[in-house]
Amino acid sequence: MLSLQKLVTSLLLAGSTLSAQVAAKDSSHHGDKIAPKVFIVSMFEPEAQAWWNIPEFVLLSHNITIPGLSPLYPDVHCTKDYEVCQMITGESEINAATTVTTVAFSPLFDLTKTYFFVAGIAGINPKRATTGSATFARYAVQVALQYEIDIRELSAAYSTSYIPLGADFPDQYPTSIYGTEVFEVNAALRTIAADFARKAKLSDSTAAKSYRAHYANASGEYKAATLAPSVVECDVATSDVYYSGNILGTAFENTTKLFTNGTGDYCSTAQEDNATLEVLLRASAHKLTDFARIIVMRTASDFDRPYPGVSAAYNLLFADQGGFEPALENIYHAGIEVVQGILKGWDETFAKGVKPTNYIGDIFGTLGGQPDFGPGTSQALEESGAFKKRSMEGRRLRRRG
Ligand SMILES: *[C@@H]1O[C@H](CO)[C@@H](O)[C@H](O)[C@H]1NC(C)=O
Ligand SMILES: *[C@@H]1O[C@H](CO)[C@@H](O)[C@H](O)[C@H]1NC(C)=O
Ligand SMILES: *[C@@H]1O[C@H](CO)[C@@H](O)[C@H](O)[C@H]1NC(C)=O
Ligand SMILES: *[C@@H]1O[C@H](CO)[C@@H](O)[C@H](O)[C@H]1NC(C)=O
Ligand SMILES: *[C@H]1O[C@H](CO)[C@@H](O)[C@H](O)[C@H]1NC(C)=O
Repeated sequence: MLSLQKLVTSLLLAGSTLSAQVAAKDSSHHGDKIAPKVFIVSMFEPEAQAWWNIPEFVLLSHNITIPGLSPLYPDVHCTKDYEVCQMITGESEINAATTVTTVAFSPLFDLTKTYFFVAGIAGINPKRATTGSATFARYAVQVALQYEIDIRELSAAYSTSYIPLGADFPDQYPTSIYGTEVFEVNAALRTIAADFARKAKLSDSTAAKSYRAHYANASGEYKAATLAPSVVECDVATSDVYYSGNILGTAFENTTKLFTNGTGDYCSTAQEDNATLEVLLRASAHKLTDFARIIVMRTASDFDRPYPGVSAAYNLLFADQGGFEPALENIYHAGIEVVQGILKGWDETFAKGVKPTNYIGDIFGTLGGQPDFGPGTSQALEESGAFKKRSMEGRRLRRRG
């Protein structure tokens, strides 16, 4: 087999781009670049392994070392024909941003038609779904991008320790804008992907079944938690802090609603997606990737808050929720339907793309259009501090970094 890894290493040393040696004539090469149809984004080894040793394709056919990838996961993996590739970012926002940047701006790839498929596990809001479910997001919200004061130092006027940047109280829209608070992806593509995933038979476990049964106890509010795993369209929160419990769960539900002007529907919580999306936004702004070709799927491994009668600490630290294994298995069961759906429908639908009917992008309108959340493009830019000359009157500047 052609050793692409060796070739790439020598090309990098020579400061050259990928040569005609790997430039086969198939559709997964454009010119001399690798042009995968689907790029799977995994965050850590168990999520990555869900795609290995499967009958549909062999992702470990090519291991391509690229400087800038995680020291734990130094290779991008691709199938023999380069139609499907996988990167493993490492966990949390910094790792996700750095790895995706390395790939998105690498001269080895042509990613202009590539579908980025974020496929990881996540915490789940028992109001919206249960463990083992596969969720597909439209909004990704960086919920902890806020001030935080320990609740013990706050008065009774505060329901949570998080306060939006530039605001005085938790329920006020932030007035200091960083630009990564909210990302919105292609809702039409999300629906297609979720419909593909609905063909899957999802895994479950005995432990997950008995744990979720406890949620039946609560006034019907957690009915979704008690049902069998399913495919749900609802949004993902990103936070480096692995938060848990009723108060933070509710606080970040509120933050999601606030940041998305009421449209966002918080159901899953993970540590990377906004970072990944920020990179793809920057790459898309330079036409290196297409922001309309992103799917964010999170399968639910654990509840983000306890059932009534037990503590938050018990739910997070001590209970056997039983969702980890089925969540990993369902990355494959739900995810393979999405990947196969895109490959099979390539010529008819996916090569030309699925036109978004919703706004896609960030709070600044970087990719064009008017965001359906946030204060509007010019106000957001002003509140970002991007303009040197601006009136600071009536506006306190509290900012670090
Ligand atoms: C790629 O790396 C994996 C281990 O991460 C290994 O199992 C596989 O054999 C490698 N593939 C090639 C073509 O060397
Ligand atoms: C979330 O918002 C509701 C409605 O405004 C409010 O009653 C509740 O205290 C908030 N929860 C937290 C934890 O901030
Ligand atoms: C139901 O809730 C009550 C009060 O919140 C609690 O004492 C009880 O243990 C719960 N039962 C189950 C089966 O979780
Ligand atoms: C979102 O809500 C904020 C705060 O209420 C408001 O200033 C802004 O105009 C709203 N944006 C949109 C697009 O509705
Ligand atoms: C992540 O992006 C989503 C939209 O894609 C947005 O709703 C969410 O606020 C962002 N969260 C973080 C922590 O960046």
